Amino acid sequence: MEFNRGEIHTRMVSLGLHARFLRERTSHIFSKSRTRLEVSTTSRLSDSTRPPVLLEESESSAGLESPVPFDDPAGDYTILIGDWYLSNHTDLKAVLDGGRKLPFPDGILINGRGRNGYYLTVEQGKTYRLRISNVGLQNSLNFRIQNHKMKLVEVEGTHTLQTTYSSLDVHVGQSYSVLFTADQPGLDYYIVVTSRFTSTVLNTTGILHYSNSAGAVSGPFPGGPTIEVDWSLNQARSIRTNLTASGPRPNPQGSYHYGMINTTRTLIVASSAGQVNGKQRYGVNSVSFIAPDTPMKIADYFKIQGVFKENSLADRPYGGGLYLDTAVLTVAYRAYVEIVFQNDEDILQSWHLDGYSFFVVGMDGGQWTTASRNLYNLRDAVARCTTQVYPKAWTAIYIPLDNVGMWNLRTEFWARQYLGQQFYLRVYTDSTSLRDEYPIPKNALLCGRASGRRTRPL
Ligand SMILES: [Cu+2]
Repeated sequence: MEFNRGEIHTRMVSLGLHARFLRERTSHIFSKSRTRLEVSTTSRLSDSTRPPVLLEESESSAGLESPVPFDDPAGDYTILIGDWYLSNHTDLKAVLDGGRKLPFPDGILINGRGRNGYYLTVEQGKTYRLRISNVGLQNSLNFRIQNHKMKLVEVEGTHTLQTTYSSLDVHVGQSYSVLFTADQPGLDYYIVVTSRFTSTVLNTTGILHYSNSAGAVSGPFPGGPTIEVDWSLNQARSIRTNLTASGPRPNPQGSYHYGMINTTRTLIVASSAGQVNGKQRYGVNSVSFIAPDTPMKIADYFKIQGVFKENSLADRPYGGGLYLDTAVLTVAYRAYVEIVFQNDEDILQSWHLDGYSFFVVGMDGGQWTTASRNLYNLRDAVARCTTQVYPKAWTAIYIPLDNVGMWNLRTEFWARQYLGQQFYLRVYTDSTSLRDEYPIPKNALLCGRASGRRTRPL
């Protein structure tokens, strides 16, 4: 339960749902059920006493969406791209358990297929939506379609300014929707995915096939950016919220004014790599996370002591050596928090926060200082759930902590999160009102030191 990733988010995005949307509508404890969601028929802000109603996922968005700011596409396709190893995942895990780093991946897949294995047929003149997610283990990927432009329309649940790109950088764990029109001569074209910021550039291709195609692809695929950081940073800064469109969910209160609210707390989060007891580990502000024997949300619910230590993580890096701990940072419910991801390492990082979407207010090279706030976009930054941090650079986010719970903040790099680059934000209130958090599900799995406890009678 503590180490879920990828799949459910992809599914939520492909359903037009989103963590933020779920937050407004669903049970806050254990809200990641894959088949059914507890959905209140009204906002929890306006109705705290009505019991949750069970709906199928597909129904849960019906009637609640804001208008979509583009015409219905002729087709809507999910494109899952990611780096790939020929080794079995159990072998990769054994490498990490043995205290070593992962090797370089063997290739890239598109929807599980190798070179030219993914095939998308389109009709000339029609417009299609692609929902692209990077589901790989570490590498940032550049996505492009030969001779076709892509219009960005959505990022992790936020409708964006509809900017046109010839290629798009997708970092691990991130999702984008683009529209493209089959406006080229009737032929086949390469769909191209290449690795970013790697000295050896991995690549793969799929096929965009026009139904009236007069010929197969041939020759080299079009090139794209490889190690250029500025290109990627400039593209990231160009991704803005479409302020006249709202999102695919009703506008959360105040989110248009995110830049005018004073933050109440600043956390500076710095990753590091090192050895602990002769084994490779990764950490945040000197703590390398180790999972407890009992799920932390369950421990918190039953007030079981000794599972985690409250406030066992420093607010900012202090230069100490890496050590192992079950790191939890308690933050007051409804606090408005600024988190700065400071990356002093020479690789790109990708960070994800469960339970929230956050405003990516700024990113730039070097060390963050309070003067860096002058660079923030306080007007139309995009709200999303996964952000990149460039090498030797920082990224700053704002989050209204209006979702009670125990939420994982982690690197999206599989090896790094497995070896400790993560912690939990405990968004806490002593209120027991259903207005603030729905009750524990009856069928919650009680394990570890919670074995034998009861959830609730009904
Ligand atoms: Cu999440």
